[in-house]
Amino acid sequence: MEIKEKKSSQELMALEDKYGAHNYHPLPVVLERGEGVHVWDVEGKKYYDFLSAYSAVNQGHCHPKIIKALTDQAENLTLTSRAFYNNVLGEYEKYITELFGYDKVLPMNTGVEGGETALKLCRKWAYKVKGIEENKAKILFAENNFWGRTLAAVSSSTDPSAYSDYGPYLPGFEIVKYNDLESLEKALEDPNVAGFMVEPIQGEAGVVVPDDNYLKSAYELCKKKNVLFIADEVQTGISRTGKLFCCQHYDFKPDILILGKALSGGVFPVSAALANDEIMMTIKPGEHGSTFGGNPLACKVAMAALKVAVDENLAENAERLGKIFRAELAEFAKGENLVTLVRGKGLLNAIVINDTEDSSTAWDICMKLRDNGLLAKPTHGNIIRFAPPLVMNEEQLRECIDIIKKTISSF
Ligand code: IF1
Repeated sequence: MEIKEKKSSQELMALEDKYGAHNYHPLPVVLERGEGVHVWDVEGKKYYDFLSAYSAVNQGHCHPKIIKALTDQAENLTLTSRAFYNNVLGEYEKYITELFGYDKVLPMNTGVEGGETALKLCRKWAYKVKGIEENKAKILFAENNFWGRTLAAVSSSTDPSAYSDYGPYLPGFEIVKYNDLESLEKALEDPNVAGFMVEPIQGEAGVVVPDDNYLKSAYELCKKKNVLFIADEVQTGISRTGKLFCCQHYDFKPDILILGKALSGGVFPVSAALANDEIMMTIKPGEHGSTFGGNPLACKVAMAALKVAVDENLAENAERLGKIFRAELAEFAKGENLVTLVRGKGLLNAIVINDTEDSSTAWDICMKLRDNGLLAKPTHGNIIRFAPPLVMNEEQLRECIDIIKKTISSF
């Protein structure tokens, strides 16, 4: 039997460079194993994962209960398509709609498909229920939004690196300022507006947390104008910000709730759009779907992932540890001119580095963090996002805080 030589990190990075599209610029570390809050590279070096695959691994890497759900179901039935029923989808739909408090769910796969589904529901509702003239529905988005990479998603983007050279763009989208009620109120004057899609915290923009009153006031402005409030909780959902979903901090329920990422604990692409019947029932059989949407494997994994989030009190843990994290780093920032700001909610946090957007300082800090056994990555230029798995305990968090402080102080 041929003993396959184990390839080094360098060799594996070279393979990707030669045979893979260059649509990413990863931090130079090659991971081969993950367990809980840790990952290991091919040379066996251990790291704390402080990115959690952009908040898809909230339950920790390879959570045994989620992996068991995956392997048990995988030995029975993985995919039937929606041409037929299966014995898992209905159970999952009941579980997730009761857990989040909506009449129905439309199951999809990636986060951006969840967003596309929400926008199609919004347009259908606009024409069938609100009575907007055909093809005249408008949907509002916040400046600096990020909800994926499809042509619709980049059509709503204000980030040139996301939309350049991908035109012509989907019409009917308008931009309002984030965290600015006046801007939203003005845009809502247009009777053809059908929806407002927004992240409760803007992830890619650099973990931008709006004022406490913004989201509920925005929701109320939308209700006054019979406009759907669509919450993109692909990144902020599933306990990440200290509640099961982020809008719960503000005591209102979005008309459409989009989930993804940690909905599967990072084990399988699972996303969902949740809504009540007035909206959900506007889509009739054959008017939307996906080959893998609602497959039995995804449903079993998602139920296990949600049960872990609830049973292990991940939201409460995120709330408690997040407060410690921000307090410790804010204290540290006072005596450190390299860090201008610490911000976030629950265990979705970021630090703003005191340097220009195009400086390499944030990247250099992340390279040093890697050497010191902690993986994180800059978002825009000078902002470093810190988002560990929500299963982290206080002792581990404090060890990571020390690594971050020591690393930044070494610059
Ligand atoms: C990449 C960013 C994060 C999201 C929100 C929908 C989606 C995402 C709020 C779409 C996806 C991912 C995409 C991934 C990196 C990561 C990311 F840096 F791109 F922006 F997290 F901030 N809504 N975010 O954050 O979900 O279709 O990817 O499953 O494209 O590089 P998806």
